[in-house]
Amino acid sequence: PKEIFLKDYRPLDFEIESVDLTFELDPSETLVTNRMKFVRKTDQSQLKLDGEHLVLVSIEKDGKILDQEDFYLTETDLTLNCPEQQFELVVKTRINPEANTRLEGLYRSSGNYCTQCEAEGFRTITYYLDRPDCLSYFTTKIIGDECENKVLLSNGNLIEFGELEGGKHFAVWEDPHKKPCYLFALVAGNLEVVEGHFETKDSRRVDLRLYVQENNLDKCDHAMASLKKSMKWDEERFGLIYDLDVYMVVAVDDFNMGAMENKGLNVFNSKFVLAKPETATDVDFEGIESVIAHEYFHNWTGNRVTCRDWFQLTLKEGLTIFRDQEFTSDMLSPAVKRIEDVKRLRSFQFPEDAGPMSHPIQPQSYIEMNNFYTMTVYEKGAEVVRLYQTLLGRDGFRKGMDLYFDRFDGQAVTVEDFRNAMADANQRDLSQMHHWYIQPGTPKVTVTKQYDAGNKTLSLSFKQTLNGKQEHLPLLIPVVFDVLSPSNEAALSFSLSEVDQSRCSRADNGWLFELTKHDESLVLQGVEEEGYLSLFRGFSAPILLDYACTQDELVALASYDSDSFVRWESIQTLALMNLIENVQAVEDNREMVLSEYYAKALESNLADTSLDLALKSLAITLPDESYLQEALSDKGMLINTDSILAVYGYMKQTIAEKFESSLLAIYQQMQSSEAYRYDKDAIAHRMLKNRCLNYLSKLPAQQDWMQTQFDQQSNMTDVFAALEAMKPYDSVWKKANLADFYHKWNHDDLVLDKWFALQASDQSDSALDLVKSLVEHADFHYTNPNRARSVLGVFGRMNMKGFHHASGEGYAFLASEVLKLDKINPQVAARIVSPFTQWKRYDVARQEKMKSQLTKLIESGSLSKDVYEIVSKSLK
Ligand code: BAL
Ligand code: ZN
Repeated sequence: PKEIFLKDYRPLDFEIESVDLTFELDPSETLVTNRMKFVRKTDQSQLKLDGEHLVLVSIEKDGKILDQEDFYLTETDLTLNCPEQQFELVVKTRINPEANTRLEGLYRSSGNYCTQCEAEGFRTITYYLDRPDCLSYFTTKIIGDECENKVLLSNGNLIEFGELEGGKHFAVWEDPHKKPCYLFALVAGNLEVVEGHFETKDSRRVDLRLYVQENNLDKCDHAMASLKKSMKWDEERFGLIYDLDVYMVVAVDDFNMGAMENKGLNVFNSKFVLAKPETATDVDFEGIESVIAHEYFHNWTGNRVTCRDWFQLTLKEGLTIFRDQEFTSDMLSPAVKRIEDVKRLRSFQFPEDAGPMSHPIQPQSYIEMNNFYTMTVYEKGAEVVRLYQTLLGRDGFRKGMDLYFDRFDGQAVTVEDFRNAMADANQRDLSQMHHWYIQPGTPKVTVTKQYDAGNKTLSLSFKQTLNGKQEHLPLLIPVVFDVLSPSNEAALSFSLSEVDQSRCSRADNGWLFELTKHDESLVLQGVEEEGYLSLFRGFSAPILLDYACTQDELVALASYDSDSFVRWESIQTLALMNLIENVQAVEDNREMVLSEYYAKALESNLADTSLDLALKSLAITLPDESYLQEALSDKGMLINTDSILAVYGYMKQTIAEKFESSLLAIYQQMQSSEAYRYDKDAIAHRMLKNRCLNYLSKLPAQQDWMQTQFDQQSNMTDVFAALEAMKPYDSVWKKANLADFYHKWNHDDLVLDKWFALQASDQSDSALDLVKSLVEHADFHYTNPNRARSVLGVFGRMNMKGFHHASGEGYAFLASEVLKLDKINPQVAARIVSPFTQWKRYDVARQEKMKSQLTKLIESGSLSKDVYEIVSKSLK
């Protein structure tokens, strides 16, 4: 397959002024008529249109039907000579939505038609210049059978509709905003609508419509409320107002991504729309609120200002993730949101950046663009956007955003354009920020301190490395820090020389030092005692911190640092040190221990009655397994998953035993008989309660709580937490509960996905057999991405016991499933294969077994380019 490079970008030779589409819908033979008005912009007269999986019916230029010899057709494009300055092409294609299991372009889901065009799905609908810098005005006529397609939707405003002969009807939609074709959408079918409205800051009424299947009408309240909150928030925080009279969201069951921001007509994976307390957990509710917000925010960051090419994807995705993070932070708890985002980044993005698919947030090349909708482009991209806000302050960031929209509204631009807007609006030189965009890998910052009691100076030295070396272009790293007194918990005062004042200034949550070189130091003067360093407050940069902190210092920070992130981070560091010690103990055949320092930090957090409940829950949670794996790899240790499982088993058990009475007391205090509410306090109560339940479930004397909580059936958060706690047990009662759950919910696909996922992540001794039985289950369908992900995705990512089974059977199973899935839906298969990319991290025996499955995949000779790219890069 061909690799595409950023350096090869060339502006368009032709522009398309307007696109007039007509769809004559038919499940297996939809006819698409595409009338395009072209203007030639350069001397180049050869026009090459993208098109795949199409049957070309006819092409007409300026009213004349073209013959075979007038154009050149391949499997991926159609080329014709167009010396005219302006001309009109009418291209007719036939497509088969029903047979489209790739779920790109136009396809059917639960009997309805829907589209997914990002990144390159439009070319499977019609021949077109399928690239994001080709902006055009779209008008779309949809003709369909009236009984089967009550609703006919596309982007923009409905300008005409009516009856036709033969039981058909039609609708015409006109989008007044120029857009790239990746934002095109069409939906048709028998859907019901939930309506609401929003009054904009400039007093316009916007109709809000959620389209769902009839049986889901009772699950839309939360999504509607989330949409209204998002619209209001964007007006208040960024002054951004919605620009059409109608905003539509359609929930579909079969969807490759979470959702899609098509102009005025978002298409959503139903997982991110439908919820009621009986069916959805707090995590689901939060996911809906943030994805609804994310897609809405794209209307400005993505749609009004879009990307010049797909290498700029982080321009819209990093920025929009940052915006949705800020929104959730304002809706719920800023401290909790920040910690959860950092956990996600470390557990998923850091390993990606340390593996064979590592790429900068602005990738320099790709084989299949769909493989670059990654944690790096999205989440690290958002961290890089956050750096601007940390450096410029909220007001400075807002000024930059305002200038960005003033300059680029209606255009397709680059990450440099965004940076220049930030720089110019704040009269700052931010050119060094470019280095974050073009270099892969997670930077490491090593900090050392030296206190001179005689001179009362505290010298801090900073060293940045990337991928273990100092050969990189140095990054601009904002270090937010403070120095705390060991004696009274307060921040110590100090002064700075005049030179240092230009590099270090007061910030909202401490001091902001701008590290710009490979090695740099800072001298704090007039420091009365050797303080404790509170570093990278709020996780002020996406780096790995290397700071030889004493365990006493960590216990102190874990108990009272006023920065919630550093407080949590300190206890995590103590836990991580303890976990690593125990991994070494298992491998050396020594006894494992619960470190006294970690125990002390746990104790003070458990006892702290003033601590936010959600933060308390996060404080007493062990670091994720993937974070431990990351830390072991960073130390150059190979991973033996059996040791990791033994260590987590021991740690959870020991913590539960040592803190049984506090855990039980908290668990009981957190009980509530109130009806489910989705708000910060109620979520925090459930979160802490269920964390305690998880520990208590390890103790024979406390195991009944799981069953009691399951039997109460209060809400899905609590029911699912009880089932999660039962996961390690190979018991009759666990099976009976799972069977009950299945019988109660097998009519609800989203709940059934949970049932599948729970078993795919089973940690009992029968984990491997269980997952094999799941793909044989009558409710398992390879064609449904949510179902495939909830079994195969969960198994590869979250089932250490089954996937990494020493026999290698878990690897063989997943690889053979990837091959099956790849024939059906390459995009989803490429996600499912990704756990194999980490093969070099494991012990030699596992490495060989994982590698041999990757080799078998390549040797199959029939991989899609999606899976091929990931497997071939992994084997390099
Ligand atoms: N643009 C693809 C889906 C999303 O990031 O919103
Ligand atoms: Zn997005």
